[in-house]
Amino acid sequence: MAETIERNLGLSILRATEAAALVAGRWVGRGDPLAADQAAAEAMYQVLNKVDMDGLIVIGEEQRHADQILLTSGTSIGNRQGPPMDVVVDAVEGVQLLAEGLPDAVSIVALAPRGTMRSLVPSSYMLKLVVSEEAAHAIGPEALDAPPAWTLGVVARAVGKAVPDLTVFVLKRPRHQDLIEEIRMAGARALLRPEGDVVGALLAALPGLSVDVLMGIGGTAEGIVAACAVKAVGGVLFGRLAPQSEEEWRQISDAGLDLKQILPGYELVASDDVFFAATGITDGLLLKGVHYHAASATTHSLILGGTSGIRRQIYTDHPMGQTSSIRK
Ligand code: VTB
Repeated sequence: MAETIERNLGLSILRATEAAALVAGRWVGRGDPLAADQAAAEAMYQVLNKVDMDGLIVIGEEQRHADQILLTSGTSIGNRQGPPMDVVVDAVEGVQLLAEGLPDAVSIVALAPRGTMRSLVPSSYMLKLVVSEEAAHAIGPEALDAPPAWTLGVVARAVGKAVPDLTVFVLKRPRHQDLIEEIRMAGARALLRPEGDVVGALLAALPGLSVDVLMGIGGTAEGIVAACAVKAVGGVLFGRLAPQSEEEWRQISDAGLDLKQILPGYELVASDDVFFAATGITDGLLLKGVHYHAASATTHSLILGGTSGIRRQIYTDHPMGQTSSIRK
């Protein structure tokens, strides 16, 4: 039974990320992130609502994106004819990347059994540190507050590389100016990206890719999604709420959330029975984007199952009949 549920849910959420990516792909490079996001969210919503589950979106992005009206925190999703699940989605992770045709815009859904994902509403921002399974044994929660040079030294020893050979994914934000400086002073290489720290977390957690560590502050919803993905591939994520305004700080305190607590992956998602699917929208380090051909469109996706540990990469050819209906 568990096997049946796993197989069906993994493929069902893949259909949702593919549907969102196929729609979003039409908006690549067109400079309209909002329209792209809304169109992709609508497509994802339609497909997710047919999935055999009794889903609940535990945290959306409406705190930071007031225009988000679908797929917000507390939304019920699925046809209610399946297991109760917690759900986090990002119809377009990296809307600006998409709008400018930059690498690694992706569409994402993650699931875990109901009650196992921390909602963390109304938090918007979280400090994150991610490393792969190879370095997991060497890195504890204290690394979140340690000088980057120390953490990078530990990671380098654990993975058998020199610090200058390490690449650290960091969002290019003014709030990371000191962090970037410290990474460079330590001798490591900073991969600065304008968006997309869920992909950054996966690149860091998966062995053998071009990123070794993710550091810095990104979205809280993205932190929960990343925790599912990182857990499924055996990596380690540590997080802590990191409010970026007085107002966010006050809302979090009023909600009784702990601002000091370090949240390891199992505090963010208290189950190994997670499912994660991502489909590329633009070509990137993690996935190929959507490509349109004369009679079809192709997508490239990743599906992860936390219990099985299976990582599937799926290339799908969608006949044009399916994609033409989503042309503008
Ligand atoms: C990051 C980034 C996301 O939000 O989580 C970022 O990875 C954090 O918010 O792609 P700011 O942009 O306000 O720094 C996203 O950009 C998604 O909105």
